[in-house]
Amino acid sequence: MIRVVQGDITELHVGAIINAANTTLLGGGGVDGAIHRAAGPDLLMACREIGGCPTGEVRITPGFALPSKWVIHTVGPVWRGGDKGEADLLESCYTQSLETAWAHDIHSIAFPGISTGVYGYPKQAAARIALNVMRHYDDRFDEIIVCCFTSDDKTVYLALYDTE
Ligand code: AR6
Repeated sequence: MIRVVQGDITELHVGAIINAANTTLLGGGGVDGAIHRAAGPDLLMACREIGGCPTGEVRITPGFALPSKWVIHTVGPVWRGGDKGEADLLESCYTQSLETAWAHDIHSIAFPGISTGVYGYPKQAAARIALNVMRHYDDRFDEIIVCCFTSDDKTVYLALYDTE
């Protein structure tokens, strides 16, 4: 089941939350900063050991102090106009996150809008990619949550969800 909710992803009791990270995996602003704050310093140590992650790929760590058991860190593309492979890279973030969750026997998972903050990916185009991938994996999970931070983001997702 795909569910669109509005809220703070760090508060969700799910098997895994997805972190929209950067290639260093050493934290940052936005959802990445919020996840590191809520998980505590053990998360930074675990990420340091991993040593980085290329764009479009994922790495998994425990959730430490978070209510979610796991964090799947993925690095979305920076939006550079749309002709630099951004769509394929963003799709890969969603696909690899879900494949990794499946491989770890995780049954519920929550996503933020990867790349749609600081990285500037247009929200509607990003949401369309996200929902297409999620639909493909829907029957493998109890719940796939789209966690929108703002009500505007939720409106974008719900409009697509109802019409496509
Ligand atoms: N819960 C859910 N969604 C959130 C939360 C939260 N607590 N906080 C922000 N969002 P961004 P990006 C939403 O900028 O564009 C970091 O510095 C936010 O409204 O966090 O992939 C990293 O270290 C937006 O819709 O990620 C990278 O350097 C979405 O999360 C860079 O930003 C993603 O916004 C990654 O940029």
